[in-house]
Amino acid sequence: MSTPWHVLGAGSLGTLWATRLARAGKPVRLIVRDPQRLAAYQAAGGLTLVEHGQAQRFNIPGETAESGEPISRLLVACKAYDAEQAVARLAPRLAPGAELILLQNGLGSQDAVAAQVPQARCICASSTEGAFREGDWRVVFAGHGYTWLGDSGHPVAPIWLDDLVDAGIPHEWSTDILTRLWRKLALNCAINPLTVLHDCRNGGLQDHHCEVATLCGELTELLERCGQPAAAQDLAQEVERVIHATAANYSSMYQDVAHQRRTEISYLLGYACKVAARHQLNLPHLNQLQQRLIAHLHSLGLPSD
Ligand code: NAD
Ligand code: KPL
Repeated sequence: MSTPWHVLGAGSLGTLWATRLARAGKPVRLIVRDPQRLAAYQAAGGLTLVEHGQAQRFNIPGETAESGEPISRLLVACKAYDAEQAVARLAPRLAPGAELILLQNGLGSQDAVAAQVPQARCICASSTEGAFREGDWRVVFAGHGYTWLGDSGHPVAPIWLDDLVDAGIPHEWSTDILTRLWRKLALNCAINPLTVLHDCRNGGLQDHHCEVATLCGELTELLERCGQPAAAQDLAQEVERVIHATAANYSSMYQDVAHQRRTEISYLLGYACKVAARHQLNLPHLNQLQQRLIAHLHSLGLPSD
């Protein structure tokens, strides 16, 4: 029997991974928050993935963090702000040599998780796949993309990448995962907060070219100061390209705010501003953007952390 995949978090990405792995015949266990959620999950009869308009249900065994089985491979699929606490609850169940795959966007949560489980190997992921919840336990595969995986402390690829091949999860092992995470963070900082503040789709930022370009200049400075010159290269051009290519889309932060959900601001713009301060780098526009966004979130009654 091959090593089971424990999937923590039955949200969009967790469901997208769990159902594709189960479809490929891999052993998968879903970890939900508490006994009430477990009962609801069991009553629903499994996780449903909607792909190309077709719905398919997978009766993946569910459990809570308190279940006794040791965990050797854990896919952490909750939001960045939940990851540290969620993993801390599972730490006693981790088997020697356990591996964690961290799907969180932004930066900061990965280090916080790794500090909770120093005995485990933490592999970071950066994904351009897109999925959203249509209802409880039901997820729509909305955007085909790619997932880069890597471990900045240990460049050797894990053997379970074969499971991802079998499951049809497009991926690549990356020896510069930090560069990828920083680059994505910079893109998200240049685009997402402005779409919220200007109440527009990504394409709407074409009318705010100067504001975007100024932010890109400061983000480039930050990346260079952090020892991430590759992530800084041609940032402004890529931001413009992404704005154009995703013009009709609403950014993930826009969608969170529109649905009155907590954003991952602390792991995106908040992280960028914190690191800039640590380097004593003065980035006035980035700081002002953070203040404007925090004020806006407060005005909507949403958390700003
Ligand atoms: P989500 O909110 O849809 O799912 C997170 C799930 O984790 C929720 O079901 C929540 O109840 C669960 N959870 C939280 N704490 C838990 C705990 N202690 N025990 C068990 N379950 C717990 O989030 P998502 O959209 O799947 O995003 C996950 C991460 O992936 C985020 O960092 C996001 O930025 C990133 N990401 C998402 C997408 C996407 O298309 N959804 C794409 C790329 C990256
Ligand atoms: O990743 C994104 C998001 O919306 O979170 C893009 C489309 C790149 C915009 O920043």
